[in-house]
Amino acid sequence: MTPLQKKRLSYIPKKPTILADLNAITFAEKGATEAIGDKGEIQKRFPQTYGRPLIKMTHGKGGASKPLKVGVVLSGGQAAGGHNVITGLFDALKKIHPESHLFGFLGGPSGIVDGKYRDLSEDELANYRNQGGFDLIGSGRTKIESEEQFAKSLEVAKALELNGLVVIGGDDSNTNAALLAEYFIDKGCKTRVIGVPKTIDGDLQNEHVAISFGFDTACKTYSEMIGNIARDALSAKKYTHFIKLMGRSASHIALECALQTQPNYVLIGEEVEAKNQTLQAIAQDLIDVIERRGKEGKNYGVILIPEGLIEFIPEMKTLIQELNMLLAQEGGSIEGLSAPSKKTFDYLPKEIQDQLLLDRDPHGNVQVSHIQTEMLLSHVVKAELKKRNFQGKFNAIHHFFGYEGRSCFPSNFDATYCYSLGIVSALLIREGFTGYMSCVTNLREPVEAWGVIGIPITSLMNMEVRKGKEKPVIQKALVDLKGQAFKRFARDRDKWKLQDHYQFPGPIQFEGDPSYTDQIPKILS
Ligand code: FBP
Repeated sequence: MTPLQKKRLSYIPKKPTILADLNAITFAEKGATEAIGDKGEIQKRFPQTYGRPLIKMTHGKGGASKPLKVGVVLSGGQAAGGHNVITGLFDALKKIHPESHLFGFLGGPSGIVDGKYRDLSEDELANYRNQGGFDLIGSGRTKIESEEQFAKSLEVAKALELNGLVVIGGDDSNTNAALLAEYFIDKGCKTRVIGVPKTIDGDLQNEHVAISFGFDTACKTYSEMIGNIARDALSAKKYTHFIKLMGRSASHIALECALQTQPNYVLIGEEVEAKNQTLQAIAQDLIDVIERRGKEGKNYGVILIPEGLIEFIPEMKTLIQELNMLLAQEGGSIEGLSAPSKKTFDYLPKEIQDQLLLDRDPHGNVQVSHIQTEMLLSHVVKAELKKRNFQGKFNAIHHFFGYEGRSCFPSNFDATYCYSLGIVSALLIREGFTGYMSCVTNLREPVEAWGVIGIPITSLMNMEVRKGKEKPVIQKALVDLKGQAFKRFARDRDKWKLQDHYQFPGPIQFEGDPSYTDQIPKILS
């Protein structure tokens, strides 16, 4: 282990005051809930768990202190802090009763279906406290959807006599948690299923979940790198850096990194959609900035591009939707494309065409992280600059910051937030709740003042088309163009275009002044 790894093992995350004594905690009901959309259909699909109340943790006498058997699974992409959810869960279960067991399902949801697990011990967990990655038990993207998969999961839950199952995942994985909860009740199985909001993308947020875990660490890591690139650009003055940032559909990561680093140009997918901007229109606006900078002798710059941008460009969105439908069909091909989509497809460089046809993820989504939007944009910009007889210099360098930010040491914020989420999950199971998402509130306040609630997962759902079929899903939260964070960005961004207002956040700090160790995401502040 490196010295920093060892040092982080001994970091003790603070706890909200409400979690100080686990025996003196209960949940109060806050009124029945309903789905955010397609209420009738969601109720029909979740007859047992639909409409359950929002619950708030309060002081009171908690459930009996008997041993609990709980399974935990990491689902989907890595996000810093996952190991701390597991250690928080483990510590809370052992506090509830020393003979409690935590089983880690291996390799993601397929571990539940196939009954592949490990009984986790304190000795094993001791090496993973406050560490990045998901390597303790691994993760995966299997979606539990067939009757056979549900039945096998049930058998495993019964064989292990699980009191609870904690699904640590994004919107699709939490939808899966709700489906399992419903199925288990239906089959008379006592296993309660709890979801935990994970994803660097930040698109699993709502009026209660301020942000999913992993977002803070990922954005701080990317912002460090963007700041470094900006300083390099400012020093060498010869490259225009096109930086694509991970984050799937929503542009939360791009917005947060923009606020942290103040680059010259930032695209926000949701704004592109609202303005109905075509690829050409986006390129023209960007070229204006490059030209004006060129006239001032600034033949360099830093441009941020959210990985989901491509899905917000109207003609590309239609093309992707058509491709998703066509490729979901048996032996599907691009032959069925409409005439306008065929035209869009033909206009794209061959590499981008190939990337659009790549395999879908198990949820039927196009894998936007595999599409080189940064190349596509610089390609179009270069061609247009030529047409405009641009006199300056344009040398594009491409970057994709994604995987670099998912498995690093969690920031103090993520380490602390995740540890609390783990404890809350244990308590929800002890108190008998199922189909709920663990939620820690008041994240803008000092940790001591954080609150705890449980959200019925069905209340976050609506119906959407996936793999060509109507499915109940948690609605993805996109950047709110009327929200404070976007407004701050929109107010300042013109200044950043010509003058250089780069900020250099530097690497994540774990010790020292709280002004740089404990900063929360700017989109929250
Ligand atoms: P989750 O939604 O599962 O948290 O994954 C997020 C993410 O990192 C996206 O930002 C990215 O598009 C995708 O995973 C990449 O997937 P993979 O890890 O399968 O390449």
